[in-house]
Amino acid sequence: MFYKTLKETGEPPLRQSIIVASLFPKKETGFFIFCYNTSMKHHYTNRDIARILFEMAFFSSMAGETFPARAYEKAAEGVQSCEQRIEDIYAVHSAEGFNTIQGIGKGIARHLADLFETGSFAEYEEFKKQYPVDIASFSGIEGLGPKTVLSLYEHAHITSAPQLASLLAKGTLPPIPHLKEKSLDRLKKSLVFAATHQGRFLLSEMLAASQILEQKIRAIKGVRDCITAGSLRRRKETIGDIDMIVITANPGALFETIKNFPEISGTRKVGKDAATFVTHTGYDIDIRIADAKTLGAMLLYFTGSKDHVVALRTLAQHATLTLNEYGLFKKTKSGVLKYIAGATEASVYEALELQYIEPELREMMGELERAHENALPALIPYGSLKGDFQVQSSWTDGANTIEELALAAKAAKLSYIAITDHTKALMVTGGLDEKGLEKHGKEIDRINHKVPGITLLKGAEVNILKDGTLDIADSALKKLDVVGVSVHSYFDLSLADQTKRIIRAITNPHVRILFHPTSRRLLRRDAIDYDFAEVVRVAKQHNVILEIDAHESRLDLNGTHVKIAIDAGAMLCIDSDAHDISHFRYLDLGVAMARRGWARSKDILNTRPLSEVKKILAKKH
Ligand code: DGT
Ligand code: CA
Ligand code: CA
Ligand code: ZN
Repeated sequence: MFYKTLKETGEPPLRQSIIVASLFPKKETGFFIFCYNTSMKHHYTNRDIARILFEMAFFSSMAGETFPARAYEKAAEGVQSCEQRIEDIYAVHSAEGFNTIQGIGKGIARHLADLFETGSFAEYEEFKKQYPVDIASFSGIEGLGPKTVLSLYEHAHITSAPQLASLLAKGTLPPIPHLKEKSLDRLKKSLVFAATHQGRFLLSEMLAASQILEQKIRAIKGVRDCITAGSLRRRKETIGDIDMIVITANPGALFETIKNFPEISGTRKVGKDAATFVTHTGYDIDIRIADAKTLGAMLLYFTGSKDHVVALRTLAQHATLTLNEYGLFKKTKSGVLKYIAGATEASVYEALELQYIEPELREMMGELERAHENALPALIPYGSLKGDFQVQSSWTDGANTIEELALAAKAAKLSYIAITDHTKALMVTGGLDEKGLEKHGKEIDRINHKVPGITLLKGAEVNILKDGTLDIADSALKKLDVVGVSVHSYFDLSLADQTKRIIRAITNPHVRILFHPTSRRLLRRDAIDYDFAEVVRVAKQHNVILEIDAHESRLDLNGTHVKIAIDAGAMLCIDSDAHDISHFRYLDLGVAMARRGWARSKDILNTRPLSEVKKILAKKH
């Protein structure tokens, strides 16, 4: 009965059981199946746990144990996509609860239990002794996989990325077998890239963190509102720190409570109406206190971008006004500042004779001029995509079957998705050849019949080879509904060669979409170098669609590129690049990039119903 009542609250099952568990202490309810595990001595966020599991995967690979390595990697991915806190699961169900998490078997479940109870587990400690290397410093650096790290450790006693960077810079790295000069050059490049992006975090991770934080702050006594500002509100693809504005009657109590949150490791400064905290993960949380009268001005100031705010101040000065984080003011004859606006952002923009400017547009790409003419575009709304043109299944490197993906896409309110598994040149993924694609198509037909209410399109993510030809014959491409092409190799070609290569690929008459057009990986690898404007021109001419790949690690195209494409009249689409049923949630990150590039709904193909999409896809080059 209690369970039913709680079900009606709409809480997910785990939250329900925690609520139930806290309502009924174990000893008072003999029949009660949940028990709250109070012996847990160590606390870990899902992110911490995933990191440790990834380290285990890395160590296992170094030791040549490929099977366990893959198991740890799968477990880490399961933890990353788990919507509940692993710690809560453990608290309620002990280690048995872990069998609900994808990728976690009995062995790893036992390790995690040890972790919560003792702060580590035996295998982890043994590996750390065997390989005293700082895995975290290597992780995310392109070209520094387990084999290379092992080789560097065995032949040169390299134990961290900074140490390697310094030896490479000085030119004193002893010769390492398998590392030729070209690989060393590439390593140098990726180490420099990593150093310049240090201290920045993925938008997706920080959005999740800030949403949890917002909820926790709103629950503090006296708090009336809490809004995330800064680069997060502008949906920049990487984030330095979290900026928040809070309305509260009691800032002192607020700061004291936040200081004791488990994710906080320390404070940088705590003042009367502002404070900065440091988290265990390594980013800061900046908090400013506002009130009803200053909220708009404070939001405007704290949302940035800095250049946008500076330009607004200059505009205000030209109108003999003063803009600061407390409001827009006019100096009276007696020299006193008179408050004109500041309660809402819109009121400040209006007083400056500007249309309201959405946060995603505040990047000094011409938004002030257009706002003054009242001519800003109506941006594509979040949650407005009807389909997805890039989804990978377990036929290649995706985690789920085509049927599971179809059901998940339906649950995510999509009405069509293209299953675009990789093709043969991408060997690591077990890419499909022409025969494989034929069978793949038959399976898609089967699932289309089996799962009503969603349409699956036959597709492929076809590799662009070095010379711009494709790794699948035209006769096979012809049979697909959606052919996407992408660059997965030869990232370092000269600008001229790379441009020629991509243009050759997209002028193949069967190609419909250029997937993740710059092939960048956030915080890992830069965009490839080519004449983007020229590729956009050719794409438009041949009715080829440019993708905004919404995968949290890509966000490719970015806002600047989107704007160039739209200004040139090219058509875009937004795809999740899902490799897992939980990845359809990425789509709104792609919408964010589209909005940062001034896209309207009509610029994005998959805001349209399937009937229209089919007509556009059928257009010949
Ligand atoms: P991030 O954290 O590096 O991803 O980027 P933001 O834009 O969140 O930058 P952050 O956290 O340093 O500052 C948040 C906002 O506060 C920024 O967008 C504009 C405003 N702001 C910060 N410092 C200054 C400053 O020195 N002058 C002005 N006018 N505004 C500032
Ligand atoms: Ca920030
Ligand atoms: Ca900040
Ligand atoms: Zn790809």
